[in-house]
Amino acid sequence: RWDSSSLAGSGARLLSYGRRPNGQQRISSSRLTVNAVGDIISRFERKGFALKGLKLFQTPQDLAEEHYSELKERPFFPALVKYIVSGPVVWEGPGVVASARKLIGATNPLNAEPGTIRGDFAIVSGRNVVHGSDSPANGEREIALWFKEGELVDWEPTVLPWVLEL
Ligand code: IDP
Repeated sequence: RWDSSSLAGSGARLLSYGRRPNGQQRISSSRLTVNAVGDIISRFERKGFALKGLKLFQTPQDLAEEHYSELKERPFFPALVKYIVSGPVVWEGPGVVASARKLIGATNPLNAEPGTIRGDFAIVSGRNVVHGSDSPANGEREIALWFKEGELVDWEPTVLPWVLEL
Protein backbone atom coordinates (compact mmCIF):
# COMPACT_ATOMS: atom_id res chain seq x y z
CA ARG A 1 0.00 0.00 0.00
CA TRP A 2 1.33 3.45 -0.96
CA ASP A 3 1.58 6.07 1.74
CA SER A 4 0.74 9.65 0.87
CA SER A 5 4.30 10.80 0.25
CA SER A 6 5.12 7.97 -2.14
CA LEU A 7 1.88 8.60 -4.00
CA ALA A 8 2.69 12.29 -4.35
CA GLY A 9 6.07 11.30 -5.70
CA SER A 10 4.57 8.62 -7.78
CA GLY A 11 4.05 10.00 -11.46
CA ALA A 12 1.93 11.28 -14.32
CA ARG A 13 0.28 9.38 -17.06
CA LEU A 14 -0.99 11.08 -20.17
CA LEU A 15 -4.17 10.40 -22.06
CA SER A 16 -4.91 12.24 -25.27
CA TYR A 17 -8.05 13.96 -26.34
CA GLY A 18 -9.86 14.59 -29.56
CA ARG A 19 -9.90 17.39 -32.08
CA ARG A 20 -11.95 20.34 -30.86
CA PRO A 21 -14.23 22.47 -33.05
CA ASN A 22 -11.65 25.29 -33.16
CA GLY A 23 -8.94 22.93 -34.42
CA GLN A 24 -7.44 22.45 -30.98
CA GLN A 25 -6.95 19.08 -29.36
CA ARG A 26 -6.84 18.01 -25.76
CA ILE A 27 -4.84 15.38 -23.99
CA SER A 28 -4.96 14.19 -20.45
CA SER A 29 -2.26 12.79 -18.29
CA SER A 30 -2.51 10.38 -15.41
CA ARG A 31 -0.35 7.94 -13.43
CA LEU A 32 2.05 10.08 -11.48
CA THR A 33 5.38 8.29 -11.12
CA VAL A 34 8.90 9.21 -9.97
CA ASN A 35 9.45 12.37 -7.96
CA ALA A 36 8.79 14.56 -10.96
CA VAL A 37 5.11 15.41 -11.12
CA GLY A 38 5.82 19.16 -11.22
CA ASP A 39 8.58 18.73 -13.79
CA ILE A 40 6.36 16.67 -16.08
CA ILE A 41 3.48 19.15 -15.85
CA SER A 42 5.94 22.00 -16.38
CA ARG A 43 7.15 20.51 -19.69
CA PHE A 44 3.65 20.74 -21.15
CA GLU A 45 3.09 24.23 -19.72
CA ARG A 46 6.31 25.65 -21.12
CA LYS A 47 5.58 24.09 -24.51
CA GLY A 48 2.46 26.28 -24.55
CA PHE A 49 -0.39 23.82 -23.98
CA ALA A 50 -3.27 24.85 -21.72
CA LEU A 51 -3.97 22.92 -18.52
CA LYS A 52 -7.69 22.10 -18.56
CA GLY A 53 -8.06 19.42 -15.92
CA LEU A 54 -6.15 17.79 -13.09
CA LYS A 55 -7.21 15.26 -10.46
CA LEU A 56 -5.45 13.19 -7.87
CA PHE A 57 -7.21 10.05 -6.77
CA GLN A 58 -6.71 6.34 -6.30
CA THR A 59 -7.53 4.75 -9.65
CA PRO A 60 -10.20 2.03 -9.31
CA GLN A 61 -9.11 -1.25 -10.90
CA ASP A 62 -12.09 -1.31 -13.29
CA LEU A 63 -11.20 2.16 -14.61
CA ALA A 64 -7.59 1.08 -15.22
CA GLU A 65 -8.81 -2.09 -16.98
CA GLU A 66 -11.20 -0.10 -19.17
CA HIS A 67 -8.52 2.44 -20.02
CA TYR A 68 -6.19 -0.31 -21.29
CA SER A 69 -8.90 -2.67 -22.60
CA GLU A 70 -7.10 -2.94 -25.96
CA LEU A 71 -4.14 -4.55 -24.17
CA LYS A 72 -6.05 -7.05 -22.02
CA GLU A 73 -4.58 -10.09 -23.82
CA ARG A 74 -1.00 -8.93 -23.28
CA PRO A 75 1.09 -10.71 -20.60
CA PHE A 76 1.93 -7.45 -18.85
CA PHE A 77 -1.74 -6.36 -18.57
CA PRO A 78 -2.24 -7.23 -14.83
CA ALA A 79 0.98 -5.43 -13.89
CA LEU A 80 0.04 -2.43 -16.02
CA VAL A 81 -3.37 -2.13 -14.36
CA LYS A 82 -1.68 -2.13 -10.95
CA TYR A 83 0.83 0.48 -12.06
CA ILE A 84 -1.80 3.17 -12.80
CA VAL A 85 -2.27 4.55 -9.33
CA SER A 86 -3.01 8.23 -9.56
CA GLY A 87 -4.83 10.96 -11.44
CA PRO A 88 -5.16 12.38 -14.92
CA VAL A 89 -4.17 15.79 -16.29
CA VAL A 90 -5.73 17.35 -19.40
CA TRP A 91 -3.84 19.56 -21.85
CA GLU A 92 -5.26 21.40 -24.81
CA GLY A 93 -3.63 22.86 -27.89
CA PRO A 94 -3.18 22.35 -31.64
CA GLY A 95 -1.51 19.04 -32.42
CA VAL A 96 -1.22 18.18 -28.74
CA VAL A 97 -1.68 14.44 -29.38
CA ALA A 98 1.33 14.12 -31.69
CA SER A 99 3.31 16.71 -29.76
CA ALA A 100 2.74 14.86 -26.46
CA ARG A 101 4.03 11.64 -28.00
CA LYS A 102 7.27 13.46 -28.82
CA LEU A 103 7.55 15.07 -25.39
CA ILE A 104 6.90 11.69 -23.77
CA GLY A 105 9.26 9.58 -25.92
CA ALA A 106 9.24 5.92 -26.99
CA THR A 107 7.28 3.27 -25.05
CA ASN A 108 10.48 1.45 -24.10
CA PRO A 109 12.60 4.02 -22.22
CA LEU A 110 15.68 2.32 -23.64
CA ASN A 111 14.66 3.79 -27.00
CA ALA A 112 13.46 7.13 -25.62
CA GLU A 113 15.80 10.02 -26.38
CA PRO A 114 17.33 12.01 -23.51
CA GLY A 115 15.24 15.16 -23.13
CA THR A 116 11.97 13.26 -23.41
CA ILE A 117 10.04 12.38 -20.25
CA ARG A 118 10.68 8.66 -20.56
CA GLY A 119 14.24 9.31 -21.71
CA ASP A 120 14.88 11.36 -18.59
CA PHE A 121 12.82 9.57 -15.91
CA ALA A 122 12.42 5.89 -16.82
CA ILE A 123 14.40 2.70 -17.46
CA VAL A 124 11.86 -0.05 -18.27
CA SER A 125 8.57 -0.23 -20.23
CA GLY A 126 6.61 -1.42 -17.20
CA ARG A 127 7.54 1.79 -15.32
CA ASN A 128 7.58 4.31 -18.13
CA VAL A 129 6.02 7.14 -16.10
CA VAL A 130 3.45 8.64 -18.49
CA HIS A 131 0.79 7.66 -20.97
CA GLY A 132 -0.23 9.64 -24.03
CA SER A 133 -3.18 8.62 -26.18
CA ASP A 134 -2.26 7.50 -29.66
CA SER A 135 -5.02 9.36 -31.53
CA PRO A 136 -7.49 12.20 -30.96
CA ALA A 137 -10.37 9.69 -31.03
CA ASN A 138 -8.75 7.48 -28.42
CA GLY A 139 -7.99 10.54 -26.35
CA GLU A 140 -11.63 11.50 -26.39
CA ARG A 141 -12.57 8.02 -25.21
CA GLU A 142 -9.98 8.15 -22.43
CA ILE A 143 -10.88 11.61 -21.14
CA ALA A 144 -14.53 10.55 -20.95
CA LEU A 145 -13.40 7.66 -18.72
CA TRP A 146 -11.40 9.84 -16.36
CA PHE A 147 -13.46 13.05 -16.20
CA LYS A 148 -17.13 13.69 -15.62
CA GLU A 149 -19.17 16.40 -17.31
CA GLY A 150 -18.17 19.82 -15.98
CA GLU A 151 -14.85 18.70 -14.47
CA LEU A 152 -12.67 20.29 -17.14
CA VAL A 153 -12.00 23.99 -16.71
CA ASP A 154 -13.16 26.34 -19.47
CA TRP A 155 -10.43 29.00 -19.71
CA GLU A 156 -7.96 30.45 -22.21
CA PRO A 157 -4.39 31.38 -21.22
CA THR A 158 -3.81 35.15 -21.60
CA VAL A 159 -0.57 34.37 -23.45
CA LEU A 160 -2.52 32.54 -26.17
CA PRO A 161 -1.94 35.21 -28.88
CA TRP A 162 1.81 34.82 -28.24
CA VAL A 163 1.63 31.04 -28.54
CA LEU A 164 -0.82 30.68 -31.45
CA GLU A 165 -1.28 32.73 -34.62
CA LEU A 166 -4.87 33.67 -33.85
P1 IDP B 1 2.39 3.85 -25.14
O1 IDP B 1 2.10 4.10 -23.70
O2 IDP B 1 3.76 4.32 -25.55
O3 IDP B 1 1.31 4.36 -26.07
P2 IDP B 1 1.28 1.16 -25.49
O4 IDP B 1 1.74 0.17 -26.52
O5 IDP B 1 -0.05 1.80 -25.65
O6 IDP B 1 2.44 2.26 -25.34
O7 IDP B 1 1.33 0.40 -24.09
C1 IDP B 1 0.70 0.94 -22.96
C2 IDP B 1 1.61 0.79 -21.77
O8 IDP B 1 1.79 -0.60 -21.50
C3 IDP B 1 3.03 1.32 -21.95
O9 IDP B 1 3.13 2.73 -21.74
C4 IDP B 1 3.76 0.54 -20.89
O10 IDP B 1 3.57 1.13 -19.60
C5 IDP B 1 3.06 -0.80 -20.92
N1 IDP B 1 3.83 -1.74 -21.74
C6 IDP B 1 3.87 -1.80 -23.09
N2 IDP B 1 4.70 -2.79 -23.51
C7 IDP B 1 5.19 -3.36 -22.37
C8 IDP B 1 6.09 -4.47 -22.14
O11 IDP B 1 6.61 -5.12 -23.06
N3 IDP B 1 6.34 -4.75 -20.83
C9 IDP B 1 5.76 -4.07 -19.79
N4 IDP B 1 4.92 -3.05 -19.98
C10 IDP B 1 4.63 -2.69 -21.25
